Amino acid sequence: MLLSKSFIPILKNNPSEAKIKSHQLMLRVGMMKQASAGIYSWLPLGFKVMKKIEEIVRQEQNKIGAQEILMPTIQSSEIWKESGRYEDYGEEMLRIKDRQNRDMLYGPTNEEQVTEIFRSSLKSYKSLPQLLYHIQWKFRDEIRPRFGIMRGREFYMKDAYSFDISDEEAFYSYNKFFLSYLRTFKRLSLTAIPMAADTGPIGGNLSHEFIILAETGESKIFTDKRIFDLNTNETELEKNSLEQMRKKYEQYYSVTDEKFNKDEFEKVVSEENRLITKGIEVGHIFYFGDKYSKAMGASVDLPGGKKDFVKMGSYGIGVSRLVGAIIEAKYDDKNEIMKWPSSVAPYDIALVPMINKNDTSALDKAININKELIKNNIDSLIDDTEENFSSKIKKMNLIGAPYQIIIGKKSEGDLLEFKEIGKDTQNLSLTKIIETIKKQKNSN
Ligand code: 5CA
Repeated sequence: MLLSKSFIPILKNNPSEAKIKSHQLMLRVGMMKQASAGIYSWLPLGFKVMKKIEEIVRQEQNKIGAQEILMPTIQSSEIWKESGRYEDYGEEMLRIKDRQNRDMLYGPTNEEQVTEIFRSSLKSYKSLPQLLYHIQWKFRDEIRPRFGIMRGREFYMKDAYSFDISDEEAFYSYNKFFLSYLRTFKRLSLTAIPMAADTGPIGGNLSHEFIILAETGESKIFTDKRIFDLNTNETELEKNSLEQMRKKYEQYYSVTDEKFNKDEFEKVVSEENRLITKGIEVGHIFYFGDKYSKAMGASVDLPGGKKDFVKMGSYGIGVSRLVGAIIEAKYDDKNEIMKWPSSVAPYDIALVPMINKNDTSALDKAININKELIKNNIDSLIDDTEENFSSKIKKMNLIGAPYQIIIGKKSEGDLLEFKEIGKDTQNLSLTKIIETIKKQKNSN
């Protein structure tokens, strides 16, 4: 892609309304644009990143056997009246009337809608377990939308729902999602820590938030530092090993402020291991048993002829919020260098030819290099403008493709001036560069 033809409206300076670095960068490089309070249009650069995150989330849901569906954004109030949440949800719910004067709403979450789908379709324990998910826009009329897409009113969420025959089976489903979340965030190059959390308006009594550390995060957290050293290598979706995996995490004190108890914290965590800090909630999982299935009559026939309400859980990931969360984790705002993890980078590599009016040979060379890159499925952004070199590099550092090739005096013959963003330059052949990038991409 040529920079001159791309829709990447870059601002010279940080916009003053943005208080945290993700919001600053997203406006600065034109990843998104505010439409109204807490509501955004996604421009090409931001949209590319979000779509890549979405795809990783999807792949990891599929790996645990979850099946993708797509429920509507607009829901009928009837099902919410059945569950009892129509009134309870309060002002965060955007209520709409259609032309027949029916009460509709823009879905803030989908427990009711999915329970309705389940109860009208499946009747036997033989169909269980069922893990269903969708990736869809949500609307919550947040009282204080802020930090750009981090706390929006309209946001993009993956929400999954599990249906099981017993508590024991339901915990197994819960643990599958627990594992899939650890895997998902790792592929996004984030360290997300599961923390015991409150259930709020979703309900139930078992819940974990997945939180990444960030000074600008809105969640206050209290942890035993040792939880950060844990790693997950589980490959089998086997019941006992998944239970052991969750226990491994739960052995360390790690809670959000709603669950915090000072005496307990000081009793179970030695002073040198205590960490009190802030973080961003990128995912949240809940187990709430028959809260919705009982209220809405979602039951199945059991082996002995009896019926019982299905046991349910729900599992959310903030797909749009993750774009901001990755920036919070990876953007060096002092030096104005963004380095996207290669799994979600908007472009794999930036080509920066030094061009002046009388000599376009560097641009020709960039275009030839790009032909090779395309053959190898490597997506590049070429700065074909005549700006000076330092402002070109400044721009590419903000856009954040993880690699750059500078085509100038030093890129002569077969060796090209190549660098991984934020690191020193090297002289490498194009073959070697392609190999390096492919290797990195394949490891995602
Ligand atoms: N039904 C449950 C699980 S599917 C649910 O809605 N959980 S939630 O409320 O915790 O939301 C799931 C995730 O969506 C959160 O972890 C967060 O990452 C993201 N999220 C929630 N509210 C917002 C918001 N206002 N802006 C951006 N992302 C949000």
